[in-house]
Amino acid sequence: MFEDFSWGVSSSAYQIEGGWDADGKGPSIWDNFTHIPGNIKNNDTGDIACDSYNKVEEDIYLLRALGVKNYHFSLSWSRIFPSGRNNLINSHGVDYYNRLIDGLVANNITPMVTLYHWDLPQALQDIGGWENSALIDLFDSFADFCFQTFGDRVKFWITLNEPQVIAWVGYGLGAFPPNINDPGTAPYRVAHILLKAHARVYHTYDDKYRASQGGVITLCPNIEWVEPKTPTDPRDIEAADRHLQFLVGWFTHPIFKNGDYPEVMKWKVGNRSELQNLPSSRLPVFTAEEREYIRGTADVFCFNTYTSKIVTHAVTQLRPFSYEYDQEVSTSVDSSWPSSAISDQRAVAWGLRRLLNWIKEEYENPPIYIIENGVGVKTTSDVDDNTRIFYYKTYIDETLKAYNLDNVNLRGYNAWSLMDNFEWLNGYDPRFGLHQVDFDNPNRPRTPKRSAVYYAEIIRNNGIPIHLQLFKLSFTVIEG
Ligand code: GBH
Repeated sequence: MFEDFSWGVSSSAYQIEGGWDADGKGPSIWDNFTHIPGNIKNNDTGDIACDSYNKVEEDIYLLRALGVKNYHFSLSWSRIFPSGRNNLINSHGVDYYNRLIDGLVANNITPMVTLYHWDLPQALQDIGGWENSALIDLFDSFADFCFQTFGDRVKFWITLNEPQVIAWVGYGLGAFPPNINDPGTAPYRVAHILLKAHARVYHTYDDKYRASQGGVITLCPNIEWVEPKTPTDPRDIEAADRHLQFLVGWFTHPIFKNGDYPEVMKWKVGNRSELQNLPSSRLPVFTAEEREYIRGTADVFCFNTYTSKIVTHAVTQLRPFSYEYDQEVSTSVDSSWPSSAISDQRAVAWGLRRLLNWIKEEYENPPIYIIENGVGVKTTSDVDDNTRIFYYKTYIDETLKAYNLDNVNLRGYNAWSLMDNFEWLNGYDPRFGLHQVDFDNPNRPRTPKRSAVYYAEIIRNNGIPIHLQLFKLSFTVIEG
């Protein structure tokens, strides 16, 4: 039991690499966005970040000390194709990833690689980014190059990190670049293209590489568990299900089910479009051929999760955000959480067990990998990070309950993150790392936190050993 379980840690290119214009790398939308004063807390940027571009050996040393079975990271598209296209290949960028991958393999650490974690080459934003269906081919040619170049050693591929964030935060809320604030339509158009791009890349892997390389490929949605506010009210239960369908099913229903969007999305968006006197639904329609092309384009189920929320049914007016959902969402289930720096990411560990069971039921027992899970703590010197230890203890405990008691087909768990890094709009303020990084020191030294020692112990024991279960907590917890 549990022998092949893959314990690991995760990171992403823009958040750790730095070297933003080193050795011929092209600019990405996050390079340009962070360079404009006022966009990021404290005007922080990822220009240097953890300097991982220059610290392959140091990073591998940390991974070895943790004893991880896998390391999940992402590739910077514009480090490999500076202008986003395959007519110019930056060999220095390719060298960097080869050194990293070779180092991992040499140390028996399985590389798990995401092709796109939000850092689109600026040159491709200049032609409309993910609103332009030319991106389907362009993403495919980048992926094709990566399979060809790294696929002899990389056997686990993720196309898109959190497609809902790309579509919604980038094109609906407009909080992330390209900062388009068009909640009613742009996210649906973008998601439509993202799904086709994902499917195209899957088929390329299938047609050209799977036979010789033998890996798996999927995508990685962000999921928060939602609990109905009044569990005895069927309208709240429906609202909670709607939330998961709009958040997750948007991408996974087409891929894991029937090639098409969830019924409730088609119904809600279609209805509202009609009320707006629009000639057709704002939710685009797939042709029968496209549905067939998209259906089944994932070998395993991956997801990221940080928190759980409460949902109640509501008859909504046209509110700016999530207005199709017909519901109110409140940020937290459990107000006992002491100090998560990100106010809408409170820890609710039991939500993860329910979420795992929901995935099992909804998608018929797929093999599941948790790719990101962790907590941001607002402090600069938190080597003694009891809060994070508590988070991992409770979340991993619930993960193991789902595995052992509920027979969820779980294959791996990855902590976010290997080390403190650039936390998007929040700059270097909230820290998610198992290792502390000193961002004031040009050498960016890494120091293991207590949570790193704790997690290493869990990995070594393939679960939470008895002596760690007795870990003394310094604050009281109200169990849900
Ligand atoms: C993950 O997303 C990311 O994949 C990872 O890069 C990041 O470091 C990690 O979270 C920790 O935060 O306030 O309107 O701008 C988790 C899902 C989606 C939650 C975006 C925060 C911000 C919405 N995240 N969301 S907004």
